[in-house]
Amino acid sequence: MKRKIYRVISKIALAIIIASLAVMPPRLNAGFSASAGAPNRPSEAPSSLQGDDAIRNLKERGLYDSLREAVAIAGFKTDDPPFILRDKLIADDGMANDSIGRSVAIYRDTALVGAPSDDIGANTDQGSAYVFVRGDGTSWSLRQKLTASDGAAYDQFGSSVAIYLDFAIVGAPNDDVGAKFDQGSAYVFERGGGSWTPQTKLTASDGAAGDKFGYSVAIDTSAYTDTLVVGAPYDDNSSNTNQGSAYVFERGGNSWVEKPKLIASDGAAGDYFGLSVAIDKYTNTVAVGAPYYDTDFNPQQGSVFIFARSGGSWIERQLLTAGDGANGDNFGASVAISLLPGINQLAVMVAAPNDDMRAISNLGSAYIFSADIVGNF
Ligand SMILES: [Ca+2]
Ligand SMILES: [Ca+2]
Ligand SMILES: [Ca+2]
Ligand SMILES: [Ca+2]
Repeated sequence: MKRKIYRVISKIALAIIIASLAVMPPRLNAGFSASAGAPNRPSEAPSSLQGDDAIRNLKERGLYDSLREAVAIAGFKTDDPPFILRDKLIADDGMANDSIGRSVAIYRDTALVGAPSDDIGANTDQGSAYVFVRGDGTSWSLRQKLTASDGAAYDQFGSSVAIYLDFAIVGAPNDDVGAKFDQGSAYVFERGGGSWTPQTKLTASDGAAGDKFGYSVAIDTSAYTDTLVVGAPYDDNSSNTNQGSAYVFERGGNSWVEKPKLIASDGAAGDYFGLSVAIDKYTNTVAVGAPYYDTDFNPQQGSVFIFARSGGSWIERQLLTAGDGANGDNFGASVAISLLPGINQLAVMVAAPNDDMRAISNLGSAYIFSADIVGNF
């Protein structure tokens, strides 16, 4: 809080300094040699121009827009309003054990709520995802219920959800693809005229039974195009059972193009790489959690792999682990990414839900890493 207030004060001070510089007589810096008339009185200089004269002066110096922006930012942060509970999203057709809310996502005025154990018709646990939209003010209402047109029992559609712009992604990790039991899939819906319609169904080109593709999903717009990431944590890498993988799809027009899949260079059987995924649009960075990754010292301590887009392909950039990690922490069970604009860094947040601390078993923790954003990173 103190730091924030300091930041706001700094910004206001900066704005005042800019304003002062803008209205100071140009010859002020010449000092005594310029004292042909009355002596300069710097303390009165800022108020020597007011109203339209001050605005005109700032505009002439190209400072008006930046000053106005600085004041707007400072004013917004000063409010520091609290979060207030506005609504509770429920489904009128919900039944026992639907698991409504197993996954959630929001983009602007549209919220997605996954219900992977929702029975659809006679299909037990086929799953669904509810779309809520914000009405007037701060209340939300159910707009639509998304299901898979080719859904079947136990698909668990809605295990994961993501939304960005006019695309909604819903993972169905237990969907059978052809004869491949629980290979998994992810459904893309596109919004048009206020309603969502199925756009395409994504599966892995090299998918196999039990991969659970769609266990996690993420979407964002990179500098290149809309980009989707889909985790397949039970994917086997040659002889490594359930090492896991993640698939990147980049949109080209109405289709999503599968890129070479992401596999951890240091992966091993049972890592479950892809149990969590996240993507950042500004830096073209993807984070993939492998919460059962064994470090050199601790089994199932967990890790997160960072990938960056480079020359049209996605390459592994870094392996993140917790310096104080221990056996079974499951670091990487969930991940999130965001820019830190104030210090020009990219932050990766990682959960370790089974971290033991202060002699408390599985207390859990969350770590934040950040990297300076330099060059084309
Ligand atoms: Ca059910
Ligand atoms: Ca299945
Ligand atoms: Ca497997
Ligand atoms: Ca533990």
